[in-house]
Amino acid sequence: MFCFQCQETAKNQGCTIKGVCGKPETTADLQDLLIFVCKGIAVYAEALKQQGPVDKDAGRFLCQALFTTITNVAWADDAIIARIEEALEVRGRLKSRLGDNVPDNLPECATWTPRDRSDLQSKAQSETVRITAAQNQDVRSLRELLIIGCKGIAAYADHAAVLGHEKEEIYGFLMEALASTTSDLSTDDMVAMVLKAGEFAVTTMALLDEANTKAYGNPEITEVNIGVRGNPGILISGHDLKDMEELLKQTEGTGVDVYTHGEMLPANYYPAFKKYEHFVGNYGGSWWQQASEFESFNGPILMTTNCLVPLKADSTYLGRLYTTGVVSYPGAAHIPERVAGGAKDFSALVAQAKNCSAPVEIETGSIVGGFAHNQVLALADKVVEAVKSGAIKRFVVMAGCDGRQKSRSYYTEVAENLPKDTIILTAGCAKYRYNKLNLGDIGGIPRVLDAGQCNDSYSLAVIALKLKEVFGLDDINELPVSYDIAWYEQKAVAVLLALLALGVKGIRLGPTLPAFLSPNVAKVLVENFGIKPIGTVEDDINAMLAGQ
Ligand code: FS2
Ligand code: SF4
Repeated sequence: MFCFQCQETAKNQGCTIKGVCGKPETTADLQDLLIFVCKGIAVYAEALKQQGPVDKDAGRFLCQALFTTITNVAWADDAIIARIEEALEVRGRLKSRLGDNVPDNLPECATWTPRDRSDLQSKAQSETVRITAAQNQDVRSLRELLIIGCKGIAAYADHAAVLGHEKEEIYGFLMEALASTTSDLSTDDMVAMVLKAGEFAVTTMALLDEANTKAYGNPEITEVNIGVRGNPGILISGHDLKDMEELLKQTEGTGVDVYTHGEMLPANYYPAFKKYEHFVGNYGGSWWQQASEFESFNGPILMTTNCLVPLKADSTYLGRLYTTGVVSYPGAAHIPERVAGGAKDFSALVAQAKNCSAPVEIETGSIVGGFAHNQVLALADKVVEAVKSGAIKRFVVMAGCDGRQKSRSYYTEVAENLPKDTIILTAGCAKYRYNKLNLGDIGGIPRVLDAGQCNDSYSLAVIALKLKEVFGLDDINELPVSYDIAWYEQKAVAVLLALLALGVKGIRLGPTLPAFLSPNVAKVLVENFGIKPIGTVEDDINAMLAGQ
């Protein structure tokens, strides 16, 4: 195996024996094979674009397939094999649609066909489907940066599609990008494709924002309870708001409470969900703490997307762990997809919850969130006044992901040590490093403004662009805003590319720079966008306050 797509990759070089995340070699190889066949789909889909509109079914499939390979999503090899088999069918369908117009000189990813499952498994172990098949370090780096960014775009597009919002141009770009990795582009063309991914990341996040807010209203300032009640509960994690909606509806009046975990915390901010009396609040912290929190929760756990981590040898919650959507785990019950016009069936969780004890209380109190763009813009007068009066000197965007590495205490320390006249703008699970610190407020504006999930990072761009407009600036970089982004998985890479596409310069990225950036590619990002690694807490705070 070879995988270097997340921040925790072995030695910040690549996982080659087993993933630091726990991903076994067989699973990693199958994920590579799935991407390989997706490239084949993209080759045919690109050819079909010459004849007519984008094949939307293929686009939808590509999104789910790419999402399947994101860190901490799919752990069940059977589920990945089923998706590879579906990919082969999709590829075959596109090829037939081309009829006599199948291109010449097709790459192997478009022609390889297994005779049976064992053929498929042996191909998964072949060097030709691995990331390392690209021998040149810079070519590999640019292709993988593109594919990793596309994984993030695909996840956001899939979330939007679940809510009925799709854009053919996004599917079209994913096809173009994947197909491009099968030909020998010049370095400049590969760099251009990566930058184009940033533009499509913006388009896709805007679409998802529209999908979420049209379905569930605009997030609003909310005090979220982090304690528990005495009823049994269901814990829902991941990012899928449609699953959240259906779970709340199906648990109403059953005596079973609902709690969010990890990245589902921002569901508490939506008006459509707040109305449910049995929606109690949020339980626990970020994804990597789930082993103990899922244990003490006592009730069923529904994983709608990442991050699901492998259970420990002494974990007892497998029998109450449920996956759905692209998530899978060996031995966990999987809730099937909704049929068109219908809802998923969560009755098994409700029935099981009734026989479970109430969650053990692990903390009490509340946290405040709900500062997506609409809510912040509603406070715009107050914010602008505070900036003009000097009450707010600087905004620090500390969005992104959390992770297990000890070095991530940097983000807690930055939050603790930033002067009291600074505001932290956040989104994603990175916030768990400082969202319970009680950092106070500036004239009623909390010092930590949580816009929501990593999926809601678009809000932070909207806020920055609005401030630029209000202050009459020509360049987004003239704002008193610094970016100190934490990354872990591939959606954060899409967010990073989106920020670059919006012209943001001087982003700090940590806790380490991605292993998939070769020295030359990293140099391009440094020279053109001023991306830099994090330093010490003190140095970085001083630099950010000085606008560097
Ligand atoms: Fe956090 Fe994990 Fe949101 Fe990422 S819950 S790191 O995959 O999606 O941010
Ligand atoms: Fe390693 Fe991350 Fe890949 Fe897991 S997802 S195998 S930790 S690089």
